[in-house]
Amino acid sequence: MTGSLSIAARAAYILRDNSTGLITKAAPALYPHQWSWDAAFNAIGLAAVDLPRARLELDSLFSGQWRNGLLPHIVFDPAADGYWPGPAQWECATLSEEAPSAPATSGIIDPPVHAIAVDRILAVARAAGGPEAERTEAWAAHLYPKLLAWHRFLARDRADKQTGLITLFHGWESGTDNSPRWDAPYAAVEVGPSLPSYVRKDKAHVANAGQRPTDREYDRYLWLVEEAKRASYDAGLLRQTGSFQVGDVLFTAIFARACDLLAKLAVHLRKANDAAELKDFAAEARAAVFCHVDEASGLAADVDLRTETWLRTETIAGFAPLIAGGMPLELRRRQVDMLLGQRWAGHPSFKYALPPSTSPCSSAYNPACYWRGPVWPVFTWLLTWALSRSSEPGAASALREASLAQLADETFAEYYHPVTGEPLGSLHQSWTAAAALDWLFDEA
Ligand code: 2M8
Repeated sequence: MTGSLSIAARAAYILRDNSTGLITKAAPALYPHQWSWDAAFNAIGLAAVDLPRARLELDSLFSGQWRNGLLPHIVFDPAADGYWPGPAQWECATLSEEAPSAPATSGIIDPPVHAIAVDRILAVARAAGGPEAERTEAWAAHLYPKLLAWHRFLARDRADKQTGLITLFHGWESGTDNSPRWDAPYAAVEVGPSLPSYVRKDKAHVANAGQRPTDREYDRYLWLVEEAKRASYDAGLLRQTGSFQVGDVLFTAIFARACDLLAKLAVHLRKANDAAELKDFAAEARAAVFCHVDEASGLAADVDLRTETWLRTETIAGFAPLIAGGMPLELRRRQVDMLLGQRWAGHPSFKYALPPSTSPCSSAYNPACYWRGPVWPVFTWLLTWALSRSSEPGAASALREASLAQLADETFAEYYHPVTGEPLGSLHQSWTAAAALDWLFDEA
């Protein structure tokens, strides 16, 4: 088999192996449930090989949607064990009338990449034509009200009045859990004496515990779950009581781009009022991202909403404007040059010219630890997706080629050491396989 064919075949096998039939586990052992933004990326990868399975992935995820539109960050597989905290710790249906009684879910959110997935699945189906294209059109029309409810939830319950940024009450909601972007707000979180004792399960699934968050970080993660439970997962209450409240530029940028695409679907479905509402959401979110670009560094900065301070650590989230799209040419050129330059993907110590999760020039950089330095192929996919839609095809294809060269090791790791290229975290991570499949499908 040629290189690309072999990568594609192996990636497709991984997605099949990680499937329970209804959901794709985010990873075979470390994450044996369905994660929200993983499911959207996985559906994109699945579309290349199996459109019905791609549609089912999102249907399964949305079966966990709450009555108020909240799309939970985990939908639990009742048959799976080995992940902590599980449904018994979250107790969502007991604590909130908004939560479904089944399936069991978590009570926090993930970045809203779902409309991006639906747009991509529709594009793949339309290119294929025939009955699958018709089925996919009907499916998208059926899913549309659920997506709209999700976006309305974010605009209503999570957009911060002062900054316009989407508010997060837990670092897990950013998807970049222990990124140094959250070090300052986490330092202010005081873990209460009532934190129940617990045993971490994640460390048993990785070669080296140093690749995962520390115990001290985990205490804070679990404490924030306790706070959310005390507030019955209600955003209004959490704004009064939450000890972690940040405005996330990356989440907001993804929301802006996803609102554009959902507005496009609304137009297609002849829902003009919805389309206008979604375009407003997109414009407000995009403006909030651009307002938070630090002039000196050229990177976007998150905001600690409790102290009203900008968080300027050099992390990959600083490229949020590239994800949001529609930025002034000068800023776009500056961000692309920086992304490919020596502070990021072009750092001379790197094995592949790929952007790390934290700049190697930052004092917070740790190349082997989770979101504090390693390269995440799924994030590279998101950047290539955005760049190729923002008149930057050269940058997109350079990153895609470098990432595919890395993925030729066929471990499909969760993340990689930027200098040695060593695979880290979970192997056979679903969204890494999905990213490879979509890139190769695009080339075909
Ligand atoms: C990681 O997060 C989970 C908590 O949600 C964990 O460490 O247990 C993050 O990388 C997150 O972005 C991802 O969605 C999840 C599953 O891949 O794992």
